[in-house]
Amino acid sequence: MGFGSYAPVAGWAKLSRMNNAEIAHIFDEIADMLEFEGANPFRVRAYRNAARIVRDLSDSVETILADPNRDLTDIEGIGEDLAGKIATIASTGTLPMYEELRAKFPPEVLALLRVPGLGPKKAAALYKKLHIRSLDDLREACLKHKVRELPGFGAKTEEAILEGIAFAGTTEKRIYWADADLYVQALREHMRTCREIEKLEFAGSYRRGRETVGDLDILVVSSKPAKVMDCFGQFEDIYETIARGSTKMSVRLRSGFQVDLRVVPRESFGAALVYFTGSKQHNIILRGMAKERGLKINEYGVFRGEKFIAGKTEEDVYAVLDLPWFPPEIREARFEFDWAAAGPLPKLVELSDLRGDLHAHTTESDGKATLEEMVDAAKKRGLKYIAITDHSRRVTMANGLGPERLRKQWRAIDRLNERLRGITILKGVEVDILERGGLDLPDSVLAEADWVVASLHYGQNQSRERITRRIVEALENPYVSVLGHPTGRLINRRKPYDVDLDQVFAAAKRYGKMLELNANPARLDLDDVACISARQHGIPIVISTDAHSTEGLGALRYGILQARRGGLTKHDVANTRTWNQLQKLLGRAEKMPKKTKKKEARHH
Ligand code: DGT
Ligand code: CA
Ligand code: CA
Ligand code: ZN
Repeated sequence: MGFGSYAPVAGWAKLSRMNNAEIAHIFDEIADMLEFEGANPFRVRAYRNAARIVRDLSDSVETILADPNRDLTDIEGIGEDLAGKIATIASTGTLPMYEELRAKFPPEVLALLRVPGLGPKKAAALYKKLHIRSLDDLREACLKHKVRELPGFGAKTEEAILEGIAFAGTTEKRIYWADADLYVQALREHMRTCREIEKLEFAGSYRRGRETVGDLDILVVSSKPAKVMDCFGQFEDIYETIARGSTKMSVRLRSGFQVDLRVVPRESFGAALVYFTGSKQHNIILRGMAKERGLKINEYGVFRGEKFIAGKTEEDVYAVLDLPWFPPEIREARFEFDWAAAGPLPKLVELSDLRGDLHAHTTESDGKATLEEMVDAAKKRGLKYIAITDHSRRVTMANGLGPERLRKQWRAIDRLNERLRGITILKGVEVDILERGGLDLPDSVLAEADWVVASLHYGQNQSRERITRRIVEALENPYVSVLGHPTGRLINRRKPYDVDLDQVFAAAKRYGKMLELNANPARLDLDDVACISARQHGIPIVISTDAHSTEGLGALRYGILQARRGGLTKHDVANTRTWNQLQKLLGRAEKMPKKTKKKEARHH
């Protein structure tokens, strides 16, 4: 799910090594193509999982392979077969089966899969029956009403597809923040070798923590711009230099991703940082405010006539306009100027504020690490509690749990809790919100849980009314704690399902429930805008990883960025509290983890 449509440049693999995101991207594309081909869903899933595992790794595959004391198969979820494939990709840049699939399905064809509402089956039908080979073909076929004549399509689907083509077009060139961050880390490392650099900062959407990043914008202070650009040009991932001037240079990386570098004078660094961090809308408002004061603001500084009056630091620039320094995440011209007008800015939530994780999977369902491994890793990360929330039985694909297996797991958690110090394990479940409405487990089972995540996985194409009703009813259930990934979107891949969030907020408020900000970099659901609304409604947000491996627990930082973009403070985020305090926020207040009944009650 990594790089949108960035196809690796032909022959690029031989130029240099592959980073984790690029390896993951190959697995994702294999999964896409297998899906398109109509392959066995379990096989498709295996490649999706492989992508996720590689993307979640905290070390680069290269580092692991280079270390004689380490082996890829030591990592949970990586067996011999996958380790072999990863090693092949790392050394050759590709896999034979990947090349075969790519010969069959060129990128233009696969673009069809990015159209929301076009699952792989429908996309394949269009490809086979109407010989549609690209988004342009598809648009034309829709306009000529050829699509609605295919069995299983109809006029409504055709309209939805036509709408979706625009969406597919806009998501093409943006990558996940988490993937951009891999480039940022590598570039920081590389630029450290350059002695002429006084200061360096990544600006743009990356600095604002936007969920996807279009390109990277590096700002450097140096009195030797040419030397800095020479050094930048030696970054090993570069495929080509697009442009180079006296203080500005743009390059394209092997993946197609663009990086801009600008060298600025020391006294302009703050002004340049404000300018190139943006957002554009934020800058426009600053410019207006400057004008009202008879000033001019640009990337070099703030000026009265010809006179330079500020520019060295961001604080200086904002102070001239009687504004506080804004954390980059909120520079979107949404609420930051209202905040500033109302007084000191509220302090945004930080990673170190989080005390626990409330959504995690184990090998009992589709996770890659055992209960013990997950808990151990959570403890090492400094978390004070972790809710184990494996899937319920309806999610057969993930080997979901029925009452019996669930109670068995909860008894194991009881035993582990007795033994462990320093962390509390919460007995949880991610209960499926069924297509026909209602939950996948009886209340008598849910009542024994400490923490219940309710999530909607099936029937995502239902009408707004039905989906909203299913969710509102789930929130009404007295044992549900939180709504998981509330809109179901997958960034760049799947649009949110059609749900009336206002009604969801109202229901959460009414029943004392929380809403999740799922921190998986492909989900980030709720998104920033929805977080703003949730905050206005006074609904506690839970930032959870939805981790499927120990490495996946590292996703909290992506959730934090999105939460900050939504203006959330420590107070607004429920899992900044201790488990005891957190329970008091819930509709039902409870004591510490309950004991699971030894005797199996009978259900279904
Ligand atoms: P991206 O790269 O599409 O994810 O988003 P940004 O925000 O990084 O946009 P980018 O790379 O085009 O430009 C970086 C910043 O430079 C942007 O956030 C604000 C500033 N900027 C760019 N173009 C303009 C402009 O026309 N007017 C103003 N005021 N600022 C601009
Ligand atoms: Ca940018
Ligand atoms: Ca740029
Ligand atoms: Zn989950």
